[in-house]
Amino acid sequence: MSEKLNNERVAEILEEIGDMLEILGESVFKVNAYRRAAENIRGLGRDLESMVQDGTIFTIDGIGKAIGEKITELVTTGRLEYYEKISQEVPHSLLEMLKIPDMGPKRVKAVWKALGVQTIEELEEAARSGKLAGLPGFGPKISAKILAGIEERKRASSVDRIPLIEVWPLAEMVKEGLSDLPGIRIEVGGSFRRRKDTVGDLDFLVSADDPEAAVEKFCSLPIVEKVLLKGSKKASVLLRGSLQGDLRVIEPSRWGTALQYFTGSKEHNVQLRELALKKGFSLSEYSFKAVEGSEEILCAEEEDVYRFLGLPWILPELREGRKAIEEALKGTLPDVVDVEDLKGDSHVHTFWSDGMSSIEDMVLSAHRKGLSWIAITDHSATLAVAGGLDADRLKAQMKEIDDINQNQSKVRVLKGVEAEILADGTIDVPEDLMGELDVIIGAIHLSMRQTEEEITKRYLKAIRHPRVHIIAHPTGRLMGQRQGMNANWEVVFEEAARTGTILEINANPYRLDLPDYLAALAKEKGCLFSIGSDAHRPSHMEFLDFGVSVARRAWLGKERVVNCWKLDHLLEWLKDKPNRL
Ligand code: DGT
Ligand code: CA
Ligand code: CA
Repeated sequence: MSEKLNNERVAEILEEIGDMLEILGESVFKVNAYRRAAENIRGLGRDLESMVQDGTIFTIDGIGKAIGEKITELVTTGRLEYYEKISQEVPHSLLEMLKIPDMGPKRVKAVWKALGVQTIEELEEAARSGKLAGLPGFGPKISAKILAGIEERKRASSVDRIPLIEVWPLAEMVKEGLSDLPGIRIEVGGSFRRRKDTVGDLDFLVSADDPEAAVEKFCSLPIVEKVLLKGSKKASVLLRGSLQGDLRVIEPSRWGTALQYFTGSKEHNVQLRELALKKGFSLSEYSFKAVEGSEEILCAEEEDVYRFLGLPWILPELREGRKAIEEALKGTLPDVVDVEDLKGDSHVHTFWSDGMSSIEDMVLSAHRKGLSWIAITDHSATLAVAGGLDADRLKAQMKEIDDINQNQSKVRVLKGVEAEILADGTIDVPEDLMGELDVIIGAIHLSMRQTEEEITKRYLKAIRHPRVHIIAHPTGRLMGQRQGMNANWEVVFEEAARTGTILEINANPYRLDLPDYLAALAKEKGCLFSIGSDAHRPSHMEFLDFGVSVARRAWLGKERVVNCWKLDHLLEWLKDKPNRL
């Protein structure tokens, strides 16, 4: 059985073609055509297969004849000759190499052609032997930076947890694959349901009329690479990408206890069991059982489990052991922020710097997402690699934003910038221009290897700046690539709280920064938060949901998250910063 190519897979293939063409040195125009097509397919909301059948595929924005025909071939045959051909030319491992900092397509091509380097291991070898430094366009400094990037990546990926976003499509595919079983009910439990930023494995809970048929079907799904264990009511498999998937088939009358148990966390379960014992019952995945006597209580729904213990149902994101049960008993669990509470996106890029789309496209995307404002925050001049804006271009962009706001009133566009916090803590945007901007995000992208003390000082200086409103992705971590900077976070957060400087929860699923535990600490200190998608294309605005999960896991209510405020109130708050210093 050949695997059905869903929209996401087609988009991935087109994107890979774009990357390969870029490495081959093809024109920006051609490369971007593939990326744009991938982007538009992601935002489609319709199954490609039906669009191929009725020919409407060619009406999708940005999909011309050549790419439309390739998509048709992919969807109808499950293969694409062109893709296979250039995959022969460009080794797939080179695409991985693009993820190393300082390795853009030109450099990847250079090491491949000049040194025959095809993998990250070979790149490391070339850097260590000094060969890399000798290559034109590299030199000792860049070679050392690349080596440091490789080492950082190894360290960060040695913990073999997978970012939530990467397992999301797999979970969806399993759910879809089992959806036609008679009497099916399916839920993904574990860290996935608790929306942790990374997961170790996926835990599927299923009830169905025929349990053995469910196990059979699960084990023979096309995305299953290997069956590790198969019983009559459970199974463990390796899914594509070596991610483990565990399946449990549950009797409907015991669904509640099982879902509760397999959602975890372990700490939360231990605490619940202790509470049950105090009431004279032992709690297991199957039921409550009286410690004395033979009474057994089944729970068909998770609410029943909590109710039996005298608790309200607890959101999965709050089940990390931290005082959740204590607060639930007191009735003081927080009313945490919800995706629907967001009114705007505070961090958005466009092709004015390194984004892929126009301001208008981002406006449309925000409208689709139900937002009423966005802040356009392209990079500032120092970040030249990302096409950062100098004063003149920033002014030109502001003019364009004025025009867009005049021409439509659905989504108010704020003028912003993601400004560099330079190594000494100064901001790289001219003072006189700052006054014309609605919002300034301060960010560290350069000199990230300073000591903890230096980073702390640098942040404190930025936080004390009268016009720096938000601190972007404070740790700078990139999952699987680098661990991020250390600072004395208590001190930094205290100063942010004192000055009303907002801390970002960057919602890019490889960042999620602040991470949940630091956001929780910042909450203790009294800080405010913004959730920014850091979108570089329209579909990235969906990332906001991941940011909300982090906020929920940090127990943030909507009063703490400025995206939920009335816009007028927020703008006043930003303008008023000098008075809080
Ligand atoms: P992960 O997979 O490492 O991201 O984290 P979880 O939380 O998904 O953990 P996992 O897959 O080992 O187990 C799923 C849930 O099953 C877990 O959250 C709680 C429950 N569980 C598993 N093992 C134990 C255990 O030894 N004791 C208790 N109380 N619960 C357990
Ligand atoms: Ca798990
Ligand atoms: Ca598991």
